[in-house]
Amino acid sequence: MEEKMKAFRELVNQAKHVVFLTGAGISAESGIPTFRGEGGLWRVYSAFDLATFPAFRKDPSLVWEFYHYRREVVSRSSPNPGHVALADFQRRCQSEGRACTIITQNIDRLHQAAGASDVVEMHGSLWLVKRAVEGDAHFVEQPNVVWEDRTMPIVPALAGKGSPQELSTHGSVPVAELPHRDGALLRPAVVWFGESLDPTVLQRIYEELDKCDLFVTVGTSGTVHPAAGFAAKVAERGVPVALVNLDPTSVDDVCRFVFQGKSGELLPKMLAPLES
Ligand code: BJW
Repeated sequence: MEEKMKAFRELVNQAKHVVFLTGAGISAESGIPTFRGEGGLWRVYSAFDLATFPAFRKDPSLVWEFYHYRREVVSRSSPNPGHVALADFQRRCQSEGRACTIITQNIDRLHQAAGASDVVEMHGSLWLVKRAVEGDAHFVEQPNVVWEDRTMPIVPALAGKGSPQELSTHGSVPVAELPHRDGALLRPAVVWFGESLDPTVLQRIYEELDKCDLFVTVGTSGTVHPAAGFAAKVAERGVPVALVNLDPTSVDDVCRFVFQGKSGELLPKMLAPLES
């Protein structure tokens, strides 16, 4: 076996507290487009154009169509061998009294679908909604303001909408027919650019970064903060950092192990028990 893989497997099997950070790349093999890769555009837009409150304020129908499309894609998707390897590894750690936390930037819940139990969702979830209030500082202080709604389509007016092939650059659903509760317009409970992350979530993440003895980043380009700074923060403590990604990233240079390739192919080998 390749020396690097052997050394990593020994390390991961001895580590007492492993933290994984995942991004869109881990779900690519489930058929979910990444943000900056091939297929990352929806119509003419990137997530940078649509994942902001100003974009929602300007054209709530267009942004709802984008999220409705993504809810449909995810609802047809299944976890791939990368998600399964992580969930199996987490279960094994738990049964051996070792800690293993998955921090994800993804909103697709495929880690949970693969059986992972301890998943920290940094950017919310496609399946959660909340009232659309500009500048709202998230849901911790008011736990009831975010709720799950898996109805497909979430409102009848979105049925058949959201096709990425359509040329329209404007939403076509009247605002009154978009998701509402008690007269208030709703939005997906995800974290858009310029919005703060849930402080409770951030606190948990920084505790994990301070405690882990191995950090593994998977399928993220390392361009969006605060996640983009985690690998360097952990490496500063002298803790080994490993990276699995299809393409080179901005954090490769702080990593002791760089595995270039598909996470669905690499993770099952990297995380298999030593005897296999
Ligand atoms: C494979 C593969 C395979 C493919 N196997 N690999 C410090 C400096 C500069 C700016 C900032 C800063 N701090 C904050 C900011 C502003 C901003 C920011 O980061 N801007 C950057 C663009 C510079 N950050 C924020 O606003 C954040 N809020 C915040 O920090 O609040 C405080 C604050 C605010 C304002 C100013 C300062 C402080 C919030 C960020 C929220 C990001 N939201 C999104 C949308 C979520 C909802 C949704 O999904 O719709 O999150 S944007 C999008 O990017 C999404 C993703 O989670 C996130 C990261 O993307 P990811 O996962 O890395 O995907 P890709 O596509 O970029 O990369 C995939 C990788 O996988 C590629 O490398 C492929 O090669 C690889 N791959 N197939 C393995 N099979």
